[in-house]
Amino acid sequence: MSSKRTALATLLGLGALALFADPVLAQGYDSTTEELIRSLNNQLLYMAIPITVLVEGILIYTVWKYRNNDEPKPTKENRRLEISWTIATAIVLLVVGYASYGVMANEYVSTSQTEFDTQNEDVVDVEVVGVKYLWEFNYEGENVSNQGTLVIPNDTDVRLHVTSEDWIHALHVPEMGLKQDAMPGQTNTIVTHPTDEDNYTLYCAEYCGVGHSEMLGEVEVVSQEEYDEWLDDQRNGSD
Ligand SMILES: [Cu+2]
Repeated sequence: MSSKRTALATLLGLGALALFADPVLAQGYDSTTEELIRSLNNQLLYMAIPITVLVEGILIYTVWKYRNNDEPKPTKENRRLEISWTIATAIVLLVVGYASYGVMANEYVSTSQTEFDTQNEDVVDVEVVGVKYLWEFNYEGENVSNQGTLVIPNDTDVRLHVTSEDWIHALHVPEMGLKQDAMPGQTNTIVTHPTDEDNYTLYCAEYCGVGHSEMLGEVEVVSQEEYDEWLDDQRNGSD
């Protein structure tokens, strides 16, 4: 293959890449966190597939073309080819870095704000406590505590302040794209915004002893009205 053709193929590959890199917003996500993570995963996959096909294609073609070559000659230096693939790699890495940074710096993926703010009515603050072998949920400012089931309103920012009473655990709700370490004496916050009224399983994702596999909980995403009713019921029940 001449260096001109190589350069052309590289350009075509990059063109295809730019097309695929355009964010495709699919529907049916359970939270903004899940949407961000899964969209990035898909974008990276759309970029990786053409590159894989290109590289493997060249490899297979070369093996096939030179299969009867009994006197291989050393490769000659080809500066243009080397510059092309260095630039192409740099562009790919920049696109991947840019797309990843946009997701990883998003407040729904890596939270910087860890303060409880029970004055803010647009945010639900819940303290999540891992205990051998169950999950406790304390609704800040609501005087409500619950075990096993985390009830949260749909279409509202929810801040989970994750900690542990005794041991290292980890909160994990894979369907909502949520994962956070639960450490004794430390609070790690994760923010999300549920977008679908449904029930999800909450797992402990850090091996914590004989009861680890049973350390399950449930996340119930309900409408705002149902959530308010539930809070009232909990308060009246605990009186
Ligand atoms: Cu655990």
